[in-house]
Amino acid sequence: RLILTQVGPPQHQAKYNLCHGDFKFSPQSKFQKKLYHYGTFPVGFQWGVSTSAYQIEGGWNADGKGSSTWDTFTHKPGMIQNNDNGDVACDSYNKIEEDLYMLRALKVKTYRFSLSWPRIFPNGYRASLNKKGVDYYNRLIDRLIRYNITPMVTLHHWDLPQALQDINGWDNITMIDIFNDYCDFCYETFGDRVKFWMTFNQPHTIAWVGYGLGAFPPNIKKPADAPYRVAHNLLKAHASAYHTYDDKYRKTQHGLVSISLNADWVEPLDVNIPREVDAADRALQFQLGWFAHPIFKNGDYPDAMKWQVGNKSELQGLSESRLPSFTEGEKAYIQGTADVFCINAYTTRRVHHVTSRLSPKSYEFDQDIAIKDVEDSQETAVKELRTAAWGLRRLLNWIKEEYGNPEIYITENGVSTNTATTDDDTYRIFFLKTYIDEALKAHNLDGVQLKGYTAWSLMDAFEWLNGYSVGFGLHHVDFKHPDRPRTPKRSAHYYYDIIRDNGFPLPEEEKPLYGNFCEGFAWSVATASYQVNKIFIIVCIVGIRISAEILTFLCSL
Ligand code: GBH
Repeated sequence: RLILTQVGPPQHQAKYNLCHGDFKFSPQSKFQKKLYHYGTFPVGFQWGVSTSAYQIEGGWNADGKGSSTWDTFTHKPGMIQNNDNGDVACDSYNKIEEDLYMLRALKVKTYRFSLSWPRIFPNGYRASLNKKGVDYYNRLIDRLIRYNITPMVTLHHWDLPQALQDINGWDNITMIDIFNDYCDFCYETFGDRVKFWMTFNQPHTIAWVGYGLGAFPPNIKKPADAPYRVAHNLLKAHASAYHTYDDKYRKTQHGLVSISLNADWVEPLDVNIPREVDAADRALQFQLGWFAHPIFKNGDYPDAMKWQVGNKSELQGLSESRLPSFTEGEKAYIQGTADVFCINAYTTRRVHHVTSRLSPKSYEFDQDIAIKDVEDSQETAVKELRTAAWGLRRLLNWIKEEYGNPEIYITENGVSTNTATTDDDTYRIFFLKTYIDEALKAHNLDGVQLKGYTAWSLMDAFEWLNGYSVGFGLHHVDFKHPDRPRTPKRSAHYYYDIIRDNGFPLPEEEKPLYGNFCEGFAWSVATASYQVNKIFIIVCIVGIRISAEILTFLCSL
């Protein structure tokens, strides 16, 4: 009973109910979900757009850049739709001015992009420093500053130097120091101008899709334990990069450091059954809590994870839990290592409780949940990313309740359309209008401290396994044309309006109107003889007689 005694069963916490189902949003939540909320964000709200290095830069081997795991992966035939790859992508490596033109036209306040680690350190280590790669980011950052656009920089968005994968990538604990040294270099080199850092984009995706499902590089399918080990290393790597900023740079550079976590909102099968609410909560703990609980709460994994994985491991006859544990020192080191909460949100699903099989061992089955589509959501060009705007408000509320009302930035939120859709993307307009409105409700009605919204994405780009078949862009990119021309879609114009208005102020024609008509305005009543019945005529005659008498009386005075 080694493992089970490590932790008691997670307590059902009533506060969770607040955000799930109809509790918080009652009594007419189904109706409220549909209500449109007019209002604006406070002055200074950080509107932006987002991209990532591998998805837009191209120049995959230009000027001494090293290979990344994504270069290796996409160069193998049969891996990506149409055998697309990021060799040229949007050619942003050669198109800083074109990208800037779009950013300036949108009038965004922030631009979130990522640094390609192998462009800076081709083999992952400082000794391999590639000056031309550094020059590229210096040029980009300088141009942004010049136009008053705040750079929000992700240090690592999945394109790991291949040389580091060759030593086992994130499954090797020496990566903690190697990553820290890379971050140290970036703070030192760009930190005079970059004041907003995110260490990782979606560590959940790295750990689970990379090392569990094996769908993304390094394509390792070890769902039983590799994701847990990798996440453990990623958390330590994040914490050490945070402390390096604290120790060496914060005092002079005055920036902030965080990490972009992804979460799909889940709605329980039935909000009246506690077991189902628990199952939904567990799903959130396994996805978001896996990283957010250690960083934003107590330096340790959520109880639900410790209990589930410990329990299953024991039943599977293992002598210790497949979920590694932190020492007290490590917990203290990880706790509190983010200055703000950065969240990437796309979709909403429905979850229900199941008792999963014990074999094969997997992070997936450890959760005892089944996931399906939620009604009241819409299909998109990417099947697993259905849209349901109302889920965003609930997710933001859950984060507020669970992590003690942190300052939140939405660092990714967007929708795909088929790339055959060039400019007429009404669906994306609907998406922005409804999702941002739910974010506004969370801010204005629920007291969520939302500080910024970053739309994914500035332009169509290499969409990982989907290649160039779908696009999330506010701008269309013609990937068949050697110049990769960029064209604003209608949604770019619409997003510009939202930024200009700082949200959705009540339109003039909807505002209540008080005032007077002009002098001499002709007030009257109308009747038609046919519609005037007898009683009405009698009333009128009596009325006229009375008024006539009053009039006569008044005149006689
Ligand atoms: C974002 O992740 C990424 O951060 C961004 O780079 C990307 O462009 C955007 O999605 C749109 O795709 O098919 O089983 O391998 C959002 C969360 C996690 C959703 C990984 C897709 C792939 C699962 N994503 N997931 S699988």
